[in-house]
Order: sequence, then C-alpha cells, then structure tokens
Amino acid sequence: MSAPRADWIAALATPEAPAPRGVLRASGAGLIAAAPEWLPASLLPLSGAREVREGRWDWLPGADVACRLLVFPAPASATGEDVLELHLPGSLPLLENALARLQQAGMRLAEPGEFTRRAFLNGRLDLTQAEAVLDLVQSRNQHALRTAAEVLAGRPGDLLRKARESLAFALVQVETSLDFEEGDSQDLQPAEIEQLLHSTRAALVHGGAVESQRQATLRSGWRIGLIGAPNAGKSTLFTRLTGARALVSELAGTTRDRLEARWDPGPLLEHPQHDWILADQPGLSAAGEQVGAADARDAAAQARAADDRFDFCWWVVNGSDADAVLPAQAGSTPGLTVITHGDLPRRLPGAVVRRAHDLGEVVWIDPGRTSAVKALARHSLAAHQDQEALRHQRLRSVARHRQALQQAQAGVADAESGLRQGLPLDLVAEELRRAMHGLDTFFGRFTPEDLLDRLFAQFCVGK
Ligand SMILES: Nc1nc2c(ncn2[C@@H]2O[C@H](COP(=O)(O)OP(=O)(O)OP(=O)(O)O)[C@@H](O)[C@H]2O)c(=O)[nH]1
Ligand SMILES: [Mg+2]
Repeated sequence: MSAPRADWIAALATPEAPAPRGVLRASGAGLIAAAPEWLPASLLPLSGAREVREGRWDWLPGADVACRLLVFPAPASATGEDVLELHLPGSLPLLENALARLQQAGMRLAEPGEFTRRAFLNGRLDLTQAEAVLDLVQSRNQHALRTAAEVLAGRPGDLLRKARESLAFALVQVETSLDFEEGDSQDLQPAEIEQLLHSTRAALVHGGAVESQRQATLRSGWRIGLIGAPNAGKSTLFTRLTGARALVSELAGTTRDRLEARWDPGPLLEHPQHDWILADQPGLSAAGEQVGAADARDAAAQARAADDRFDFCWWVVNGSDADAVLPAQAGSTPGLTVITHGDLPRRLPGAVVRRAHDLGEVVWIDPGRTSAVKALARHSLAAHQDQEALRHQRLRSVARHRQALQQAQAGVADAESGLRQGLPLDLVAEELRRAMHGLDTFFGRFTPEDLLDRLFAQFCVGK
C-alpha cells in the first residue's frame, strides 16, 4: 500500500448495510489527474471536466460488476477539491474490496465529518451551513428537517451575508475618508451609509429572531405524539399515564382536538425528573388523515403539522383487532409501537407485528399490569437520552449564533449613532469592525479549532 498522497481521503458514503446501491466518495487535490493509475480501463479516459461515466468494476480477476463514476473537478465540488464518487451494487464485501483498492491508490479512510470539514475550510460552506448538514443528517422530525434544509440552502444566511457586504462597503467608505486630511473627506456620504446601516441592523434583528425561535423550540419539553387509528386506545393510555381527563368511548373518532399533558416517567424508572409532554391525537384513517379532526377538509394538513412537532411518537395499535394496521407515518419519525388491548385475545396479524419490530421497540400494554408501562417508559427514555446530546450541541450553536449577532447589532447601532452625532470617524470605523467581527464569528471565520473538532466529530464517516 502506498502512503496517503496529498492527503486524499475516501469513505463509504452510504450506510454500512446491504442495499441496492452503495456509494464510495473520495476527495483530494490532484485526485482526477492520478485516477488513470487505478481506475478500471472501462471508466477511462476522463475528460477532466465534470462528468458521469458508466463502466465495469473488476473487483475480482475475471469478475466485474456495473459501476458508475461521478467526477467533480476542483474547485466546483462539494469539498472544493477533486471529488470522485463510485456507485456500485450495495454488497458490503464488494464495497469493502473497492475501498481497499482506493487505499492502495494512496487514499486514507476519512474521519467522521471530514468531507464537510474540507468543504468548510475551502469556503464551500460556512459554519452555519456545516451545522445544518449535521442537523439534516440527524433531524428528529419533519420540522427540523425543513429548517436544516433551509439553512443549507442559505436562506437565513443570505440575508446576513448581504448584511456583511453592506457593512464591508460602509467600512471601506469610512476608512477611505479617514485617509484624507481633515476637511477633505468629500467622498463620505453619511446619509447613504446610515441608510445601509439601518437595513443591516434590520437583517441582524431578523437573524436574531430566527435564532431565538430555534432556541425556544430546543428548550421546550420533549414531546411524544400518540398516533393511531380511531379506537386504538390512545386516549385510554393518555389518561392512564397523565391523569388528564380525555374522552374515552367505544365510538370511533371520539378525540377531536389534540390534548396535551405532562408525564414524568422518572418515578417509574427511579430516575430523575423528566418534563415530557404527551399529546393525545385524533385517530388517523389508514391514509393518515385525522378522522375526528375538527375541520375534516384540513385533516391531512393538520396531521402533517401535528406530526412535525413531535420529538418521538408512539404508534398505537389495537392488538385484538384482526384488521389493524400500523399508522401510515410509522417509521418516518423516531418512535415505537404500543399494542393496546393486551387483556383481550391477540388477533393482530403477524405481519403487522413483524413490521413493528422492524421499525423499533414494541410494547404490549395490558390495563391490569404496570410492567408494560415501565417498558414503555424505559424504551422512550433511551430514545430521549440519544437525542439529548444532540440537543445540547444545538443549544450551544444557537448560543454562539446569538452572541455573535448581538455583537454585530451593538456595533452597527453604535456606528449609526456615532455618525448621527458627528463623532470622529475612527471611532465609527472601530464600531463597524466590531460588527464585522460579530458576523464573521457567526459564519465561523474565527471559530476556534476545538469547536470545529467537536462539530465535525459528530458527523458520520463519509459525510
Ligand atoms: N379491553 C380493553 N379496552 C380498551 C383498552 N384500551 C382502550 N380500550 C377501549 O377501547 C375504546 C376506545 O378507546 P379510546 O382510548 O377512546 O381510543 P382512541 O384511540 O382514543 O380513539 P379515538 O379518540 O376515537 O381516536 C374504549 O371503549 C376503551 O375503553 C384496553 O387496553 N383493553
Ligand atoms: Mg381518543
């Protein structure tokens, strides 16, 4: 095996599990020029431009499989370096064999998050976007997924990037006029600069509001949604755990509005206190629409909106119902299956039970026994603890963003009032530089190495 060249990295970019397709990703300076040394002849020659090539991967002498090669030359690639992607059938031995071939060609295995880190270091992503990649990969519900995708697309960041440009322009204006002798600075147009600073401050206030909202969402209690067909037993379970009085009846569609109450599983588990919120939902039809919802026309929209805000779901299924199915949304957010009516004969089809086990934990609830509730609490607590580390990381990043934006805002406000009061321009310039520093911190230009290490270490290998 040759030594790693020019710090080339490679990794499996798809999960380490059998799948129809597996992707290997490699990144490094000069990677494309050297590729003919190790790529199968059927994928050559490379044009040097961005391209897709179809060929065969000769993984054993005399045995080859279809292979697609994606070529992204520097600097317009995901990492800013040459990037190659090999798409192969998703057999693990085959992918391991291919990865070994890349190592023989001089690549080393990438650290977790190393591709994203390179993208950041090469200016392809700013830090807020790198954080959004992590959010995207680990998002626990649809709402978080959408927010991360928006940050990644640069939406809130665009406004702030423009604000930084305006600030830079204002600073150049002020600094240029500083170079003139006193009384000679006709170039400076305070009214125009004040206008610029005014809109900059509005962008910073908006950015701050977005971060506060993120913080509030992260600080709110852990929310569990009870999702299932009408009559599955959601309200019965909800009432039993929280003591809240929800309507329970044998009529399908009894619950018409979502009801929320706190539930602390701590005492059951001899564990410190937890501030969980259980949400009893109207029953869902097989298509995922809320049957009892107050406004049936908006039922689907309500179901989606409701689902968005849960950190975890309990998919509630009646175990004595031979026609019961899992809710359509089961598996799309983190959750577990609760099978009710455990006191009655089991009639739930085996296929439903098997699918529930494929999706995660399964708890059979019997009104007469508390051991099942303990199991429900224990499994939910495990999921909660998994999500906690990530939540703390996000809270730290929100705190970093807010502090940086506050610094920028204060700098702009002081520069504005300095201009209005006719203070010496070097003082105004100093405030503008303070504001720039705040925005640069927001985008991660001054981020200490250890923060970067902590952030990128949370990624999986191949990201
Ligand atoms: N035997 C038995 N009956 C149950 C159990 N859980 C719920 N039930 C009964 O099933 C019926 C429906 O229960 P609910 O809790 O209202 O069901 P739901 O899922 O809230 O129904 P909707 O609000 O209509 O969506 C009621 O008559 C309950 O008493 C159980 O574990 N065992
Ligand atoms: Mg109900």
